[in-house]
Amino acid sequence: PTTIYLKDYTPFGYIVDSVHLTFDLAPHATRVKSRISFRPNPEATDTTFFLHGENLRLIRASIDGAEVTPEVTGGGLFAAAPAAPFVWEAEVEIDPANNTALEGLYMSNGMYCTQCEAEGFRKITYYPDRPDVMSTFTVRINGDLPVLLSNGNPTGSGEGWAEWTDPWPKPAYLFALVAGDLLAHSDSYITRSGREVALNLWVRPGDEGKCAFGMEALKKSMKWDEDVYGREYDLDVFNIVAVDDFNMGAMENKGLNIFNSAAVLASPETSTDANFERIEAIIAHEYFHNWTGNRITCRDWFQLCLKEGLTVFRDAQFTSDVRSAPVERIRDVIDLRARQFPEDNGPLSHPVRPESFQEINNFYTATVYEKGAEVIGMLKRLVGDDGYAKALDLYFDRHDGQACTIEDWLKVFEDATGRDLGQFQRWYSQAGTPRIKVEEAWADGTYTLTLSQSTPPTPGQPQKHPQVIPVAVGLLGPNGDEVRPTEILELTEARQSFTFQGLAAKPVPSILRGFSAPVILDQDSTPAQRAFLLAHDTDPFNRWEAGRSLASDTLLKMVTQDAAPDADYLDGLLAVLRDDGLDPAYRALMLDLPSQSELAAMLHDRGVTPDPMAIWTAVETLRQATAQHMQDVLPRLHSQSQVDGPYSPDAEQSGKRALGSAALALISRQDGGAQAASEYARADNMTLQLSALSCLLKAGKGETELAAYYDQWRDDRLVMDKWFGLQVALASPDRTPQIARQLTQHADFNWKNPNRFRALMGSLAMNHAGFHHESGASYALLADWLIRLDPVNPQTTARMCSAFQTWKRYDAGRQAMIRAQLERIASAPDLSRDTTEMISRILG
Ligand code: B3K
Ligand code: ZN
Repeated sequence: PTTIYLKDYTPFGYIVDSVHLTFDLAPHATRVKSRISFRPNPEATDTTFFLHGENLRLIRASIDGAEVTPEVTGGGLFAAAPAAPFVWEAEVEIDPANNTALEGLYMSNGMYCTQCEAEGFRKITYYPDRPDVMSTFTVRINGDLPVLLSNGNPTGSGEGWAEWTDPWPKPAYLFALVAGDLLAHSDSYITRSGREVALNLWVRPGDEGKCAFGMEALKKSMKWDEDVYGREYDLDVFNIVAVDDFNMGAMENKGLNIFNSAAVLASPETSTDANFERIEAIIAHEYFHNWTGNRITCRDWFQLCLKEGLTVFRDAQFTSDVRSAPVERIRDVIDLRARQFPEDNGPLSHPVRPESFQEINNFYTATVYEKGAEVIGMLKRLVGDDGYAKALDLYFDRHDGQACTIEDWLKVFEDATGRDLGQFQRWYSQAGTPRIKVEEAWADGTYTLTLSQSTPPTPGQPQKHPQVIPVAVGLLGPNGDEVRPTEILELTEARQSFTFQGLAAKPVPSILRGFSAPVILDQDSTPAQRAFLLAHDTDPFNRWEAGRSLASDTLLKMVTQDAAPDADYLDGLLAVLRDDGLDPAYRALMLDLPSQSELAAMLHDRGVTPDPMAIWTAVETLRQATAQHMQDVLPRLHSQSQVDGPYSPDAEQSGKRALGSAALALISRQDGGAQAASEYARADNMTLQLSALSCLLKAGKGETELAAYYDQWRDDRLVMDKWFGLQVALASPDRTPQIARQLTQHADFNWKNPNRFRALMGSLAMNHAGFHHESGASYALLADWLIRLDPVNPQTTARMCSAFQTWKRYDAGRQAMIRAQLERIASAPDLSRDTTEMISRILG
């Protein structure tokens, strides 16, 4: 496979002025006619006329009306182009019904739909399929289906046809087409300048009852982007379509967002509070792309974080505004540590802006998205809220309609604020998670914090340079009062000291408040100091973090020294749980423990080879001790989940249910699941139903309930995904491979559906001790299925390979078994470019 490099970028030799497409839809033989106006690009030196194209049957092609015979290669075609403006016309035939890779034009339950990002448009017709080629599109769809949709505004329709015109120039990756027997949940929105926008959420008949929440989330997002970023919507209509077969969450196609049905359909009976919250965030995310991604797009795919990091940052701001800011921040950090840290500290590590790739779809990663968003958060912290607002205004002003780079992005911050961002740029080019070591000194009323930074080597980057790291610090006095409010220390050197004068007593520092930078803090504090912060820290994030680090400390000691659960942790936690002044959602997060995989990483960092079973046992023991220690408060905490009035997925109710569920989980450890069984019987929403079922499965019970659940929900695909996922995720380690294997034989294991495949295989990879079963059976099972899925759907296969990315942490026996599976996958005949690249990077 060929490697593409950032340094090799050159502009395309031609500018596209307009694109006209006509689709004659047929499941196995859709005809696509294109008429495209090109003219030479004065800024380009290479005038090769190469159009991308894959899996296309070329029927005819012409330039300015004269038939041409292009030289067709695997990846596209070459033709002789005039040195003056010309019109290219072509007709191709494609086979959407056999497109199981779900990229390009494909079919899902009789409905036609598209996915073009990153390089899928080339599977629809011959085109310069690169993001820096932007054009207006007019699309005519001929097809015998009631609903025919494309980007932009509707400009004509009749029996069996519709025409759409998108006035905003866009790259081909934002093209979309949908055709099917769909129903609309409709509404409208008046923009702040008074224009009315028609809003539709299109679903398959039967799903109409699951649209209301998504529509409300859309309207909230539209309003928020006007209020906070001054960005107004720019078409007469905004369509969202739900599709069952989709490789990711959703796609921001201009004016026609396409969603995985799991990321948009919701009802209280079928969706959990967590589902509602995720849906709200994804709707916001895709909508926000209209400005950050669509109006201003990326010059090339190396710049992906330009739109993704920024849009994730914006959707997180939105969630903090409409829900609880501390809770959102804590959840984002949990997620970053669970998904981005393993990537950044293993064989798949790459910079936020990668410098090379073989298959770009492999770089839609937690690093590009989530670390990309963290980088913007740091930028905002460094330039301040006003500086950030000015820079963003300048960005929209200066770059509207353009395809940009990270250099353009940083330049608007430099120009708007006068700050030199030369060193900051390293956040985009240097991979790996920086470690910060903390040393303290105290003498004569002066407190000195010395911070040292270092980043371990990552593939292709043996040597790291110091980065600029905003470290938010506050100081607490011995009685728990805050003696210095939060200030940002700018760590720019490898080692740097910061002094605080005029203090009456040695303070306790609260470092990295709000998780002000995506780093690993290495601080030798005692359990007593952490317990002090857990009791007194005024920064809600760091207060939570204090509890979290007490929990990891005790778990690590339990694993390595056979220690008993730490009393400071249990007492501190109890005090927090008793504090009714604290948000229930926040208290629920306090009860959460670091994941077993995270603990394995911590052990590995400390030079200890992690034993998955020992970690599992320590977690179980600590949970049991927690249940015991909290026993008096649990019934009261649990009673909170019974809220007054009708179900609402809002922050307040869902926080109460989260705390109630966490309490029920501990209660189940005491009563063997008796109360959970009765909760299951009377649950009237999916959140409570699933939390009760989880408790039962954890207690080794729930057989009757699983069967009842199946009978109740067998016809609802999204609810059945949970049924598959939960059984594997909560299986005890010894039974995990067997349970997972049995479920793959279930008649409803429709493995070609990405949601169902991920529900089962993703849960297997997440069940740490079960996945790392000493027999190696889970590794083999996953490998079997990856080999089977690869020819059908390379993207979903390649993504799932990351389950193996942490393999070098484990003992020699497990490493040998995983290596054997990776090599077995690598040697499968005709392995896709996607999976080939992933496996070879993981093998290192
Ligand atoms: N931009 C899309 C992701 C496309 C992934 C292509 N493999 C969704 C999003 O980030 O909003
Ligand atoms: Zn995005």
